[in-house]
Amino acid sequence: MPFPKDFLWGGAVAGNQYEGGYQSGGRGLSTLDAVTGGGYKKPRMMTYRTKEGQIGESPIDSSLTGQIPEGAVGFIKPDTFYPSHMATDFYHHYKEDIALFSQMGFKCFRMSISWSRICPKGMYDLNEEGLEFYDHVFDELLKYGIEPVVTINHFDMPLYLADHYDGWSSREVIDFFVFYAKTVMHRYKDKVKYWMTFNEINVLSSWCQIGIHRNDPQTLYQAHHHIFVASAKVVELGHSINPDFIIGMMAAVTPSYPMTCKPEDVMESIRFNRAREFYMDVQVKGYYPAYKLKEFQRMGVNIVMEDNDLDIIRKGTVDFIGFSYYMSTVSTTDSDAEKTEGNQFTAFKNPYLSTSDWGWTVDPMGLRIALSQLYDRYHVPLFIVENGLGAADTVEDDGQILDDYRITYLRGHIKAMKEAVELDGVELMGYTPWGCIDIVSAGTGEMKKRYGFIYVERYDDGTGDFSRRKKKSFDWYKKVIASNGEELG
Ligand code: BGP
Repeated sequence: MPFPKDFLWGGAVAGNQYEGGYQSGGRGLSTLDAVTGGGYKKPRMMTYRTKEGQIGESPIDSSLTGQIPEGAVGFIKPDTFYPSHMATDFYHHYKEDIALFSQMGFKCFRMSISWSRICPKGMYDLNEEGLEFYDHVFDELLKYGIEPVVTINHFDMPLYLADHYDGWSSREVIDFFVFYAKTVMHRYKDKVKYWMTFNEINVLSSWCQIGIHRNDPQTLYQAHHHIFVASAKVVELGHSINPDFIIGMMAAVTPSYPMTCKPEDVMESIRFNRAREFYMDVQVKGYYPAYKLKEFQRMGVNIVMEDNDLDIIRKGTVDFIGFSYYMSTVSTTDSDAEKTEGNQFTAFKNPYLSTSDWGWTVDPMGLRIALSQLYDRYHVPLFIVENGLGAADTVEDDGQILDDYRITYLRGHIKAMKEAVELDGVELMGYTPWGCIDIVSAGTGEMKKRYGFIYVERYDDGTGDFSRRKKKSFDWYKKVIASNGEELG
């Protein structure tokens, strides 16, 4: 049996896409609350009010990149649909949902805490009701023997910090974040053992994710430096709060293959992969790698650091790498090569592989490749904390949802991960498929793009009563977990 007995099978979600209750229990607004729904090839809009009082909107692109004018503040327009406001209402359904997760046999559940539920302005303002909400959630999970796996920050920022501090471009935000993280780590120190600091740190770039109003390289990398320092401080602090904490980083992993064996294509794929590896080199190895420092020089980026920042980064390295894997891509210097959509970037089409209905390349073997490359390079345990197929589901007349396409996708990826463990010797902690219950899509803001084993009656026009129903994949995944990955159907 390739997987250890305590392998963490489960599922994953994020607060801003699942929780809802955006104004309940004393929660403050977050940037994502001012981002509308979109659609396939129809961008989500960030809505704002300028210094002069004009209301405007600005698109986020497929890479979730997008800015609003300098000095503008997030603004919620009346009569506009904002999917995160209710999302799929975990806030009021957590008991029902956790009972369903337990029926599937989940050993763990990956979720995020909403920063503005704990600190409504993101500063030193504590909201006890918000803390109690997560107490209830964690107690409910533990009642069923499900380990919470907590992302401290998943793509959202208290709106106040974006409006008043220009988000992570301000150094002060490090202290605010550390205060928030310290609060939750203390509060839940006997309930939560597995933590990740920032979701997909390597793609954070837009106003809605990190509160910045410009994303030129200088502003962006300065903000990322602040995020690195904050994360490293939190890792060190977490270990002092509870030495049993297991604290990881989290990155979006999309391995890129050279389109041909032409050395230029190979170099291009090295360049593409380094854009991601940079974040892992800093957070796992504890230093800024030479190739990035050279790139900074070429771009004229000058990171402002305090004296002991590099020391903090060196000391605050993580215990494991959590990562999302949905697809691979290819690199080429041929600008005419065919393009397709990707997880937060436009990708080149791989002629040997098919794509999902949303244009994402489907490549199970790419997961084995990613696991092997990561383990060989970093030698730390790995945790696949996101993987899955976004697809439009149909409810049949008799109420069934026959999502065989999802089963096929997941089966292929589980086989690949088994091979990585069995044949390549990769140390893998667990597997949490993305959106284990239907949630709002991050990239498109849609409900139509669904990932779950559990269907939620919620639609893009804002209708739906939030009732839950099992899809065919529910029982399939239950068997996978019960057999520890042996029975894949
Ligand atoms: C990852 C994010 C998730 C997420 C997932 C699927 O990049 O961490 O938040 O939603 O991608 O993307 P999408 O929702 O755009 O299909």
